[in-house]
Amino acid sequence: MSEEKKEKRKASSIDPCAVDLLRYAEECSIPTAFSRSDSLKPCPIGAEGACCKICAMGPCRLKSKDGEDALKGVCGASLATVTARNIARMVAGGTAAHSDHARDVANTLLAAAEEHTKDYQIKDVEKLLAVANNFGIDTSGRTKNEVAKEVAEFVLKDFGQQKGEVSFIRTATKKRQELWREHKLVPRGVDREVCELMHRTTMGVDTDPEDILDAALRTSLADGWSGSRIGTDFSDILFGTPKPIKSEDSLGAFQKKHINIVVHGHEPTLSEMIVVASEMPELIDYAKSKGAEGINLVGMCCTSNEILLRHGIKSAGGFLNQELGVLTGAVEAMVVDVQCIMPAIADVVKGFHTKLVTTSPKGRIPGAEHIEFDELHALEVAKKIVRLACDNFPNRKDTRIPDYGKTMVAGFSHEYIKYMQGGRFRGSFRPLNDAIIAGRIRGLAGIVGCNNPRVDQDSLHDYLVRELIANDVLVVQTGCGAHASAKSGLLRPETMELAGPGLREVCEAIGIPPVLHMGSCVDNSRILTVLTAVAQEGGLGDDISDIPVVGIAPEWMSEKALAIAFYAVASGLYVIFGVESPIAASPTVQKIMSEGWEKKVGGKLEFIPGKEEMLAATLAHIDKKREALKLRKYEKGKFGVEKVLMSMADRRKLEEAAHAHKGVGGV
Ligand code: MSK
Repeated sequence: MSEEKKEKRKASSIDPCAVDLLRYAEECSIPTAFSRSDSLKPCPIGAEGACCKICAMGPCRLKSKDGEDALKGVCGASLATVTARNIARMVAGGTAAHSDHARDVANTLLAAAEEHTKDYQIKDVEKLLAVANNFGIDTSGRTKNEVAKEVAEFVLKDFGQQKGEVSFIRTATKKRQELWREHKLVPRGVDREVCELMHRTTMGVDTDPEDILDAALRTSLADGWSGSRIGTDFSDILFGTPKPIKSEDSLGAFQKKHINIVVHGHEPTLSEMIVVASEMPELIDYAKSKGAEGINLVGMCCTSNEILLRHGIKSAGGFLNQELGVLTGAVEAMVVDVQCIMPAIADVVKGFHTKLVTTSPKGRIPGAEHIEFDELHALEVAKKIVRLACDNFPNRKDTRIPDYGKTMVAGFSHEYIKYMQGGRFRGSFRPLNDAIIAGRIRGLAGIVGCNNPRVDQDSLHDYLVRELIANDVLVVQTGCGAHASAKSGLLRPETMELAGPGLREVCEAIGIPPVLHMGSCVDNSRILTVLTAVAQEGGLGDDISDIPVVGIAPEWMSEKALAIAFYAVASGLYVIFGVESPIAASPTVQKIMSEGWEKKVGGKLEFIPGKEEMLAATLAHIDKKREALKLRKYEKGKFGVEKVLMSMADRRKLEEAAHAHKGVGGV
């Protein structure tokens, strides 16, 4: 973005609900992240990674017109060292966040398995057995709780392990595992890698930028192949593995005559219980006793994605909608757990009747009411929160609920993606691979990550999704990227009409939209699982780095997004980030993370602010990978020969026949 454009632009959104509420905020002079991002310019030195503030001799600001080596810190640290250290510390922060979330889910699974709580039970036994199988845990003749206890204890050691390898590494392709071992990139334990990276990057320890960045790759792998994977798999075991489900995503999800409760943040443990509590007849009666017609539970950010995918609970959108939700005047309680929660909500609620409720012992906000969650009394806590929201309903004043709603289909777990390509008995990734080989599908893209008020909300997500599907690229999404597409109506089967002819044919045959919502931020681990399965299916090389696929976070803002980028690169992906580059100050660091990493691990990370440039780089990379695999050159509307995809109707017939034969129930 040019300096001139930066000056002129005003933070806004392509979401009409957000625009309505931003207008209201402006009329009432209520500050939001949008207005603050206009008035608060980022520090140009810090933004580019050139500011070192890890000791009290500084901060040392190393940006100079005379080149990268013109200035050194008081201790002698080079700009490349400082830039590498800064981004590495962000990766440590992101890895810690995902992994600590996962630790809580793992402890909840253990508590359920040991029957210390009656509020949680194991819902997906099939998934439990599949995870147990990964680790060679004996399942025969044992109860589900016995197996779950051993699985939870086996995986919980990943956090504190001092030597060896974290558990899920063994589920990567053989080639990838060998590559990681060769470059000493296999994480030993989650806590150890995060702790070591913080030590390594403190004053006067590691000053070799490549070495620092290798350590950051290893730490990020503790996120992608341990922390996030535990978060996803254990949540599936406890709460059910997602399958397609219809819902809505819009700030119009609030209901005028109902008690509106927003659950916002990331963890599914409390929100699952609030789902249960909000459907209890005793609490619905309580809501009615306060003059409401019922209880309307709505999600936000990734807590939303967790309960959306498993229960179809409506969403009010992603990260940048949190203050706007309060501005509707219709929210009785904004219940938050951890991550991506703006402290600004505490100020916004002062002008409204909304109660801000913090629930995590790790995340308090001055001015909020704190009702602490613990998994042993989960339902009791959830009921208390729902009652608090009901009690607040009589305090409601004017409301302004936007009237734009968009339906969506979400819930494409990797298990379902396999199932949809052949059903319960014949599911595989063969049809997807064949469609890529034949050129019907040009390649794959994961468009993930946050919103950032430094760009118009959702604008880059929306542009890239529309352009890529028009170019026959199948898109998968998580996090706030998925919210962006849901709000634009792109997560519906009708979106097929916007897809290129090859992708459209595949989507019609299988019965899926060309944009698949795969879940929350920790569920980026599902994308790694899909890509590993694609590599193992055959015909597209033998590792993720061979597949024509790109990962993009066009509107990123969080440290967690960087941790995801690093583990995706270390797993072999080309990753593109938009907005600003936190390594712009150092050409040396940029070279290590692009050319250097491509040679070392087959993936690379680049920061590309322009949307057309992001699109061009994505398509060029997909075509480069196709060429390396000696696949037919992609030409829109011209395909090679491939096996005929089985339609949903044919699949159902086959399954009915199989069920009749075996006398078993359906999926
Ligand atoms: S919520 S990390 S803003 S995707 Fe997972 Fe959205 Fe980014 Fe938070």
